[in-house]
Amino acid sequence: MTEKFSFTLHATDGKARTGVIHTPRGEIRTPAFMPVGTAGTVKAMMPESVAATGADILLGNTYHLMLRPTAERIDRLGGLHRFMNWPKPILTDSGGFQVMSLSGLRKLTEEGVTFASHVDGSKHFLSPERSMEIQRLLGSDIVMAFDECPALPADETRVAESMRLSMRWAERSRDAFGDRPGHALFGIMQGGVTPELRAESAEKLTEIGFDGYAVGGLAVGEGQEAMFGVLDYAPGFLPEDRPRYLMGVGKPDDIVGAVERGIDMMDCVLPSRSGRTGQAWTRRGQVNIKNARHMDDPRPLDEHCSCPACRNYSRAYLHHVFRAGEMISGMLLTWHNLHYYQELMQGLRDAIAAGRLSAFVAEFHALRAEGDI
Ligand code: PRF
Ligand code: ZN
Repeated sequence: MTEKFSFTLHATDGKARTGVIHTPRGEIRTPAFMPVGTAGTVKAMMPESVAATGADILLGNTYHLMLRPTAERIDRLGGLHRFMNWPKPILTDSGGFQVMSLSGLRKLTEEGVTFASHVDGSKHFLSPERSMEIQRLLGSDIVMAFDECPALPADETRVAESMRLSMRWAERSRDAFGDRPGHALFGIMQGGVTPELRAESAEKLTEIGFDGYAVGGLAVGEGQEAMFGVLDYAPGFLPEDRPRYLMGVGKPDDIVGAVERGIDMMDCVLPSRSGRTGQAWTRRGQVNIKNARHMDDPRPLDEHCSCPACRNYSRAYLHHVFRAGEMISGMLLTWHNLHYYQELMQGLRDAIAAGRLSAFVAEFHALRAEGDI
């Protein structure tokens, strides 16, 4: 018998939830943070190091991998897990969002989107059917429906039309995905910051029926207050017994606020990308390692952190290697940032399980208010 994909809720605290997503490639503890491995690598990290930070699942991108090295090549080489040496679950985004933010010339029709590659300008086409095919060739465990996401602020008529197109594409994604035991298909809610549009989108997706539901179309320029405004009601439109995934979020305080509002999964390039630009995230907020104040500092980035960067190196060393442009700078800061994010998720999971989330959140904010000292 094929192992199935399922979600078990273990505890709730207010609207926050903790549980486990079971997949044939392993369990995903929720709330979960997924590091971004866009092009078949979490930049500057070996996969075993990513696993050592506590990550249960990675995100990969249809858009980047279809352009280079192509989904067909990855399939011939045994699939994405084997290709990149990551045996645990992988979720892949469907490509539409990245086409809109990264590609050159593009043309959107009911059928799909034609676009020019950001790599070499070559012409490509994505549709719900092609996106499902690519994500199948990659061997993705959690496949995302093909959608369109307008940048905010946007005209409400535009947001409504775009959402309805995404819902028609969601239905085509469902049909094209078919029945693949052990693999999951998630629908993506759109609708901007308008409650009626969010409700309409959720209703349509639930009617089609998915293994999980994403809240898309947020963190696209509306700001944290407006995002939390939507998260105050939108997760409640979705089935309680399925995972809820907030796409492309966020900073540590975005994550905490999203979890408090009932989100189970998130992904963001922030911990890995900012690691390569000298930004560290700690319990006391953001630390810019390029700052001259670290030059003679023998202390670790965070004396309470057990990551290799904090156990074995001083701020003075991290400052030096960043200034000198040494590769180990990005490696150590990325490791620290991913470790911090995963420790935050473990803290959230434990707090929800123990029914003490509000105390955990209060301490999270208090320590950040003190700042880096
Ligand atoms: N749709 C898809 N991917 C996404 C988003 C979306 O709305 C977002 C929005 N934050 C990030 N990544 N398919
Ligand atoms: Zn650390």
